[in-house]
Amino acid sequence: MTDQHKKLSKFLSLVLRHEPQAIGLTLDAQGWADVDEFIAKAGAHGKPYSRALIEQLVRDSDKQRFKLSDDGLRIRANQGHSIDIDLALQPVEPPASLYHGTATRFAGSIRRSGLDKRSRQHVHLSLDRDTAVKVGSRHGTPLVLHVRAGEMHAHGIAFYRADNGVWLTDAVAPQFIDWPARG
Ligand code: HQG
Repeated sequence: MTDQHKKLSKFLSLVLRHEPQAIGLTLDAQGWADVDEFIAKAGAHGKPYSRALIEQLVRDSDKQRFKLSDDGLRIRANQGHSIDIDLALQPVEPPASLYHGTATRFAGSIRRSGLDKRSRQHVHLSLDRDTAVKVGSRHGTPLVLHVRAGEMHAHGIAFYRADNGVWLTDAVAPQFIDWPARG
């Protein structure tokens, strides 16, 4: 991806997850935007998207951040929203183990109160440690926590899998978190 494409991917993410109003766009209740309307409104704000570029950004997103509707007319972010939308995901049974990537500076607070969703709509969990390291590195020195998801599910706590494979839940209480030997 070129630097310009990275910038336009980030801006698409910003609009679809956090600030549709930045370009005067309205998302529907499930977070979908009309692609042509997005292109027109982003263009009016100096951001040069085309339908072909959007299809390319959807296809090439390293984390598969976006999804086009089957008819190709609408687009939404697969996860990561801070605005109040309903992804309409069905609860599914998670694997026994999931991982959460965070930063060492949050350790004290997480030990006390567990993981909460902060500004987003869910706590985000990864299937593998490598992904969790990458997610945590965005915040500082990465710290990977093991989450006993199967046990949480057995306690009746709901899990969801976003279309890009990221696992989501509302909160993780401290008793379901295993800490690395040093961290
Ligand atoms: C931490 C990225 C203190 C939490 C990724 C995290 C992901 C606490 C930070 C997606 C806490 C929130 C989401 C507590 C949680 N005390 N800190 N009680 N509970 N935290 O960015 O999970 O590249 O909102 O550990 O791939 O880092 O943007 O969430 O460090 O899927 O597409 O508070 O965003 O995707 O940070 O990342 P975030 P996240 P993109």
